[in-house]
Amino acid sequence: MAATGKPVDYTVRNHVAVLTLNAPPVNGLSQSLRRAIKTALCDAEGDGCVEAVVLMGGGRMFCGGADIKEFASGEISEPDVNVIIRQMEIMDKPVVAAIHGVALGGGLELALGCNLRIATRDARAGFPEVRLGVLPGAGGTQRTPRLVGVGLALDLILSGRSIGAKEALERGLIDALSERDLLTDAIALARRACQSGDPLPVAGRLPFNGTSDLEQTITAALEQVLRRTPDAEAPKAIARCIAFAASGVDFEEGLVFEREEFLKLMSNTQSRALRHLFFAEREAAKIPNLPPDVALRPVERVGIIGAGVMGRGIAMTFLNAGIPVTLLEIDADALQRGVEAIRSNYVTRQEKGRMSAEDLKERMGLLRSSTNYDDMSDCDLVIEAVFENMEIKQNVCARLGEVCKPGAIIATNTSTLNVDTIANASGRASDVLGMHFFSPAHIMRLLEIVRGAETAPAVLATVIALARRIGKVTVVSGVCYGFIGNRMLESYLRELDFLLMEGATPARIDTALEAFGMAMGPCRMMDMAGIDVNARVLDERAAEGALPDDPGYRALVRKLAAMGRHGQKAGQGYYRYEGRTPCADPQVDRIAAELAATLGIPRRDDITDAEIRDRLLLPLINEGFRILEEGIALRPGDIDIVWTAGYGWPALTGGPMHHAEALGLGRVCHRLEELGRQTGDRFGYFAPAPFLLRRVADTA
Ligand code: T1G
Repeated sequence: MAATGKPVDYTVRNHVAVLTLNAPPVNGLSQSLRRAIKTALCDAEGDGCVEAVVLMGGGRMFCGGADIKEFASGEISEPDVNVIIRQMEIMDKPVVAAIHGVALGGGLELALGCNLRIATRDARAGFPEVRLGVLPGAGGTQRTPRLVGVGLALDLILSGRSIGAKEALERGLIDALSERDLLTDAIALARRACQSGDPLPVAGRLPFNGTSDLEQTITAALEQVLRRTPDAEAPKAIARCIAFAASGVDFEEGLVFEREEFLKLMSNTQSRALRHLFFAEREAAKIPNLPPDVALRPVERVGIIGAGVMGRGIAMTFLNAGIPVTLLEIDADALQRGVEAIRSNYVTRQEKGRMSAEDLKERMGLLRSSTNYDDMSDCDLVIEAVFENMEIKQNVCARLGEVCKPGAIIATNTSTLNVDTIANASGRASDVLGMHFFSPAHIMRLLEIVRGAETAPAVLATVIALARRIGKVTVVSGVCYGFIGNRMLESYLRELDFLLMEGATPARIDTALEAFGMAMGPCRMMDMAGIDVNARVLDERAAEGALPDDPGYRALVRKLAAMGRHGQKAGQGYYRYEGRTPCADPQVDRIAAELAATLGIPRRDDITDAEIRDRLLLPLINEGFRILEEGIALRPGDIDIVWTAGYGWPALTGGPMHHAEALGLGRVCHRLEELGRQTGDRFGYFAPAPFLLRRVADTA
């Protein structure tokens, strides 16, 4: 359909008015688009030659939902989507939604306001509102249970997941699949509806399709969602709306109730935080002074050096995206173990019904393995995932610099080491950058891309584009110790040892941080990641003179590592483990007390949860301001994406930098200074970063 530049194209074919939404890139239901749809519907209603209406999307999709940018105002301008839907429901001409791409949120609600829905086989539909901290506010909680039953309604609206057209047809969300041309099929469906003489189906007029144990069904569905985020407001509001619909009240009353719940959510801090992350994730892929038209390099085959846990996870990340992989390991036995581990992962998923036998076969068919570096010569990208040691990584990259074809990209998966040093060892630094995956690499969404001093624009742009292909959210970091995430992690962990030496216990600290919303407390996280790993990095940095020359700096983690308490893998770390279950271990408290005595650190019995959180979280935020000031991170939102997508920071607070703004930067500064005085700030890291101070001054 040739776009006329108007928000809605209006044409008539075979006495059917075809309304095509033209609001790229996602046909977001902005006020101008809503006005145009309303006008076009009036035109169709008044046009004597028009016997039916087809509503479809121009461009890539039917409709991506409401224009989220409009929520910031706290109001929804007229005409509201509800008004448009009501207009369609009372028309005496059939209205058919022709769906391709996606119908999401308000886009799906618009489609539910039509009498019939037809979709292409690859189309998807869903209600992602809960992921933005809101709920379907245009009748979705009221129509969906009536159309498909309360079970699927709860599933879709509480999870935010989308379903494919085939399942949507089976479950009654749509009425037909288009097997040929969507518009032709939609017009044919509309004409059949005209000629049938049957009453036009209207979802809003259907009786509520509940179950006998409705209250239990709703409660169980809500409890499942709240298990991960007990403080989330949107799921609770969604449950209230569906329960209200089920209570037998008039449909109109249900719409009013839903709208009130929606408006409350739209203005709350959780929705503002989640909407911030939605846009921050997209902004993070936009790199200033990176020409948008830079020619990308092809990536048809990926080489991975190292068949350990990280190498396997990275290999599966590409295999899962249908990209052929050559996995290299010098040691044949280690290589075999790596390949078998990948196969075993896929077999387990198949046994759990999460992967078909065909997918398993296809993915394993994409995997080659080798012990010979020469087999890297046909790879377009080679990622080294070898032991975290500078000399080893330099040797690997030097070898890759020799064997990789011209134009091939070389990436290091280092989590802290200097990417420029590694790049220079390759002899072709412009082809090199960091690709820091997070373990387990095939599950964690974050990919930290480290831009080296010499990294060519085309290399950076290629890897950013590739990240979307493999389902990763990317943040570009400059070169420094630990890049964005791990550098801030060091700031987060520093006070942990002191708090333990002052008398707090691992369980007390973990509970305090998990109450804030961290996916896992710092002690459990360290036990999972390996206390020895952290201690080794500390030793390497101390040897470089990069750490305070003070025996108290991270003294406890070094002591635990030296005692072999390496964490869960050793059966003991900050906790003692019974299998994977962490148990409080009085010996750790004794070790901490002895260290405190040796270091002259006074023991206390008045440590509060609030103090624990402030002493871990505020230095982390403070380091974020230093990272911004140094240009290591481009935007505060980038830091928020790193921490919510890679380190389990609660998305409901929007990430550390958004959270700091919500707390008030002046208050953050003041508290840092207080803590500095209280602890003596022996390493100077409570002093507010200059950039933070300037931000406070600017907003004073
Ligand atoms: N509102 C405003 N901007 C949006 C948008 C939206 N709903 N969706 C996408 N964008 C922007 C996005 O920021 C980016 O901008 C560009 O479009 C391309 O997006 C009333 C209340 C639809 C699956 O939650 O899931 O309806 O960076 O890169 O990968 O009851 O966008 O180019 O400047 O993501 O092809 C519910 C959110 C809203 C869907 C397309 N709807 N969007 O993915 O493109 S609330 C959603 C998406 C609601 C009703 C309720 C995806 C997509 P820029 P993109 P994509």
